[in-house]
Amino acid sequence: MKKAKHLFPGAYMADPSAHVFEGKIYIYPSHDWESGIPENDNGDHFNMKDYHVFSMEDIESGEITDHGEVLSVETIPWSGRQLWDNDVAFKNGKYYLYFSLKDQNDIFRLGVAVSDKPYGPFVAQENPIKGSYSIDPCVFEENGEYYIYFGGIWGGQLQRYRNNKALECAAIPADNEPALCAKVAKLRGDMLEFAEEPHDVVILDENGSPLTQGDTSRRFFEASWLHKYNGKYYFSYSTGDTHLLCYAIGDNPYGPFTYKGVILTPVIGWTTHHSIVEFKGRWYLFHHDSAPSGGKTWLRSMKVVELEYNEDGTIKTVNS
Ligand code: FUB
Repeated sequence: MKKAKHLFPGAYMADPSAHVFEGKIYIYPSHDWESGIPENDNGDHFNMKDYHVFSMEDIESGEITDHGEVLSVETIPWSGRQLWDNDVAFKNGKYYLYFSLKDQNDIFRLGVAVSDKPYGPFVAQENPIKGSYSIDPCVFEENGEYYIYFGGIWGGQLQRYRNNKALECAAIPADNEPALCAKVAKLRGDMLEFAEEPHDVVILDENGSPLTQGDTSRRFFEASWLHKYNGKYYFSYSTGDTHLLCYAIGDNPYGPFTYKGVILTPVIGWTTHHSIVEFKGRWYLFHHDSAPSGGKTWLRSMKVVELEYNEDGTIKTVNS
């Protein structure tokens, strides 16, 4: 399979986080729907209210099982609105679903919900993760340590914070200043809180300087993902308003990471968001576009395509 194909285009699902659990692919997407809220730069039109889980026994056939609704804003004790991207990690017989949601003050926080099964249902904790902010959590595990990556600018509210503290006024750095970074923190042993203050995920250019905020075709916007290939750590992300999925390579989960290139060219729609997973000896890029909805940016559909590497470990760009 070298051409991306849609998965379940009959329902609108975006931001697919794929993992291998119990020998199958499980996919944890956002659930888009037609809420009638007008489109704006703040992302108010992404007014999602629940999650479904999907599984696949094999990817080539495209057959996919919908396990139904597994978590809803109505059952999250601290919920306000807008259930955005999520990801799931497994530890000691339990599955932990990390999600982005606005609280009752319209501030994005990260939450955790727990299940005994990869296909839920998931039960949310009483409160968001302490010290969490912004959006788009993804979790990477190595040697029993779990690292959570997160952050997103504009509607994702990352520009409201510096050094993990809320600012009085949101501030995007000047074009020639270092770009705002995604964040990474180890999770506590019980998986329910950060074990440390989040660190910046610094992305360097080819000369070893941090990417600048004005470098919009390379700097971080949202949609963090971390995977490991041949001993190296690949941090991938969306450039948002320039609509690219890019990646940078580092020597450990904290980085710094050096920018390497584009994974996916712009898709139909505004957002681009993905996950990368190895399954049965092949690598896959799960992502989304708005083709089945005729380009409506808030109604996106999942896709998958095989991902290929060059001999030197760089990724071959997928043309959408
Ligand atoms: O699905 C809502 C938001 O759109 C996600 O959190 C972002 O990454 C973008 O895909």
